[in-house]
Amino acid sequence: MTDQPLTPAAVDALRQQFRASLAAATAAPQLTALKDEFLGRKSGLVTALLKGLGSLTPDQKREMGAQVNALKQEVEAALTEGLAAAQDARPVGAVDVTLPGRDLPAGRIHPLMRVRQQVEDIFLRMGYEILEGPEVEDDFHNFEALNMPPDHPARDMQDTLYLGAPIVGGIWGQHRVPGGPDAQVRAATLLRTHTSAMQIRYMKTFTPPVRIIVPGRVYRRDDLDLSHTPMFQQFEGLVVGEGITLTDLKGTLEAMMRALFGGETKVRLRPSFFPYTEPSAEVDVSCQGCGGTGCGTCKHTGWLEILGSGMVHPAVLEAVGYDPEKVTGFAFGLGLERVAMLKYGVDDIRLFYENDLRFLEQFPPL
Ligand code: 2NL
Repeated sequence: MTDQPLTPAAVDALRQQFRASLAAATAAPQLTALKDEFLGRKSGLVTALLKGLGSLTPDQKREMGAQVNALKQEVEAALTEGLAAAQDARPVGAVDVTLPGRDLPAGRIHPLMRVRQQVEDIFLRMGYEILEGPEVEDDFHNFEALNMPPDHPARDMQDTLYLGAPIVGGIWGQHRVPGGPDAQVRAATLLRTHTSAMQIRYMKTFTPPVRIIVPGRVYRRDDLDLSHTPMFQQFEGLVVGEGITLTDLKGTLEAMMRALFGGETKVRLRPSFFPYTEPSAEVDVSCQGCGGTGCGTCKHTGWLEILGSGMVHPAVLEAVGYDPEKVTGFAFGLGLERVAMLKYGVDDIRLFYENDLRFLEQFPPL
């Protein structure tokens, strides 16, 4: 076509050729192919005619340009109409298997569950059992068995979310249960403030040796800020048996932190206090940001506080019917949010609970 002189006859021949091809084309794919054949940007037949206009005299150009454009418009209109008709003729519900597939958005595991699975895997490999427990607890399992008697400050309504029965001395004082003030306290139901409550249930049911991990939601009366939410996820561990020592605690914590943060991670214990452990220790890991040399993240100390721990208090062992002369144990508790914040460099705990896809999509799919 391109080699023929650009004459009215050549335009007419191409028109006839197009009309014949159009008459033979019925389905959308054939029409699309025609569009390519006649109007394609690089080697379309009509396109070639348009390109040929360049070598004509101005008079010829005016004359032939009008003719070629008329043909172009006819081809365009006929193909647009034909494609629309082919679309309408498609049976309802028919699938055009030539269309590309639609991308489905990939789901991903929540960063807190990712950390929880990692910690669970570490302890499963070390032979621990993993169990959960009720989020609504009673006073005995959440407080009393953990060496926090009825007047202990941790039971303050400032800190604990109570659901049911009244608290001695509170504004609910007129609600009384038989058996005096202590009985009244013990009748309370509450949202557990730590998963230790379930560990008490386990020890009441089974004899040593004990090797358990209890992950789950816990509740505190806290206002929201960068590092507090009224519900967060705790992860507690408990080991009880003959001859368990503080060295076992430190080795276990070291293994956990190295599995979580990498083999170079160092661990140190600082003296602390919890009612249910004696001695008690706060545990630091070498800073993730600087590796221990000092930076903004660790306030130039080289260390980050990660969890609380200690040797199980003899009063706790007695409360569940164990003999503190025969067995000893260690326990620890950490917040999953805190671990995830350090691991992934998140500076606001509330992000974990806002379900903002812009945050969640930054974590790898499964
Ligand atoms: C923290 C500190 C801790 C425990 C939890 C525990 C449990 C039993 C007996 C003794 Cl049954 N102790 N748990 C011990 C020390 C610390 O948690 O700051 N958690 C977020």
